[in-house]
This record gives sequence, structure tokens and C-alpha cells, in this order.
Amino acid sequence: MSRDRLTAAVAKIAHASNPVSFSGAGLSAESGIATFREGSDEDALWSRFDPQQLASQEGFLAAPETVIDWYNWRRKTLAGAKPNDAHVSLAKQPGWTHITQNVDNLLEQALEITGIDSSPVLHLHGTLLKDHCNAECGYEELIDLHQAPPLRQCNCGGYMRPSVVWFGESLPAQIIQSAVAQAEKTDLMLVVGTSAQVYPAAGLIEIAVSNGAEVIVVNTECHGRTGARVTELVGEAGKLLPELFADSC
Ligand code: BJW
Repeated sequence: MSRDRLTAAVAKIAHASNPVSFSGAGLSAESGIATFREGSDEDALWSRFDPQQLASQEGFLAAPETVIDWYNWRRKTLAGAKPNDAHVSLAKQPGWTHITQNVDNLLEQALEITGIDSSPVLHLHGTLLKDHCNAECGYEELIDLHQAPPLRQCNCGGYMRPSVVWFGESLPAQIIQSAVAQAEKTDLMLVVGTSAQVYPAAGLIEIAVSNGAEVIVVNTECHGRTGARVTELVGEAGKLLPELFADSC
């Protein structure tokens, strides 16, 4: 990666007045959390399981126990995970809004560690830290990641399920509305570790670009996103984010 590009990105961050981060699974990869779509990576969740089947209402109704076991396997990994240098770098920046597709709480943990926990984190795809009733009776429970319960029924008879957003389900209305509003008014969006294939989340980048924002993309793979205001930095988030923010505080 060219030093000039990194220098240009550092300058863009320094000049931003209303910066936003938009992250995906790659942000947590260096914490040992598997990403979703990297087929060659033996840790990629979906190289071993069919995501469309597991992360959908149809998949859950067809094989509820398999789906819950899959989520509990992921919860166990998350229970032992710690924020990495990328989370910590983001968390150290005052005045940022964080929009994430991730269902882990590693960015919040980093915000707690750094003491800058007033920065909002908008979780577009929900959280692994909670379950709710799939029959939509409104019942929900916090989950201990170390001891996630097996498949069980709610008092109303419906199955309990993770409070994440599956394919074909709507994103939480207030969260996506806030995220769209942030994407419309930001002057700098830092896009970290996402393949940007899942909508409507990925559309936030297009919203920011079309509203004149500078966009910095940090990813281990080159996504070839082009445009006068787009800077692509290829490399690991845990290495690049500390470099990007080195001079800012
Ligand atoms: C690193 C790195 C390192 C690695 N450093 N980088 C418009 C067009 C087409 C389709 C649709 C559309 N609108 C809606 C759809 C349908 C669908 C969709 O988008 N499908 C596409 C797959 C085509 N969307 C939906 O269904 C959404 N709902 C919806 O739109 O509701 C309205 C509606 C209702 C009914 C009918 C129609 C519309 C819901 C989407 C929910 C997504 N849920 C999941 C699962 C969450 C629960 C769980 O965790 O199990 O969210 S899917 C999965 O993908 C997860 C992620 O948040 C999401 C995004 O993945 P992400 O984060 O980008 O991960 P990867 O693995 O793809 O990428 C990782 C990247 O990191 C890679 O690029 C690496 O290179 C990089 N990387 N290590 C930096 N160290």
C-alpha cells in the first residue's frame, strides 16, 4: 500500500468534522471472530455452513436446534474474545458515530476500556447478547455468552432466538433511520472490514458518497471502489487503524 495514500487518508480524518465509521466482520477478525464470506479462509463461518439456510426464518423453522447450536458455538467464541487494536483505535476517537453490521459487543468493550463510551454504536443487524421470542410476543432475555441456553420455548409457546437480523427481515427501524441520517450528513465515512454485499447496510456507503462525503475503505482485499473522494487502503484493520489515527490524539 502506498504511503501517499495513507498520508492522504490521515489528512482527511484530521479535517473531518462529523466522522462516521461503518464496519463489518473484518473489524473483529483479528479478535478471532470468523468472518462470513471469505471462502478460502477455513475459519469463515459460511464455508462450513449455508448462511442463507441458517440465518433465515425458513432455516430456523426447518432446523431450529441446528441454528441455535450454530449461534451458541459463535457465542462461545465471542465469550473469550477481546477487542483488538482496530476496535481500540476507533474507540479512542472522540466525536465519532459508529455504525456496525457486527452482532458482537467488541467495539462497546473498547469504548469502555478507553473511557470514551459516549460515542454511539448503531447495530444494524442486532446483537448476540440477547434472545427474543420468535413468535413476536415481545419477551426478551439477556444472554450470558459463557452459558448460552440450548433451544427452548418462550412461555407463549414460540421458540426463543438470537436478537439478530436474518435475511428477509427488516432492520430495526430507528437504527437504520439514524444510520441513514448519519450517512447523509457525514463528511467522512471510514469503511472497515466489510464486503459490502448485504443491503440495505451496504447502501449507506452509496448514500455517503452521493452526499459528498470522503470515504476511506480499509480491507484486506482490494474492492476496487473508485471515485474522486474514495481512498482504499489494503491491509489488516488492526494494523492500519492505529496508523491512520496516530496523529489525532
Ligand atoms: C478484513 C480483515 C481484517 C477480513 N481487516 N478487513 C438490495 C439488493 C439485493 C438484495 C437485497 C437488497 N435489499 C435487501 C436484499 C436482501 C438481503 C441482501 O442484502 N442479500 C444480499 C446477500 C444479496 N438483505 C436482507 O434480507 C436484509 N433485510 C432487508 O432488506 O429487509 C427488507 C426486506 C424484507 C423482505 C424482503 C426484502 C427486503 C437483512 C440482512 C440481514 C443480514 N444479516 C446477517 C446475519 C446476522 C446474524 C448473524 O450474525 O448470524 O448479517 S448476514 C451477514 O452479512 C451478517 C453481516 O453483518 C453481513 C455483512 O457481512 P460483512 O460484515 O460484510 O462480512 P463479510 O464476511 O462479508 O466481509 C468481511 C470483510 O472483511 C471482507 O471484505 C474481508 O476482506 C475483510 N476482512 N479480515 C480488514 N483483519
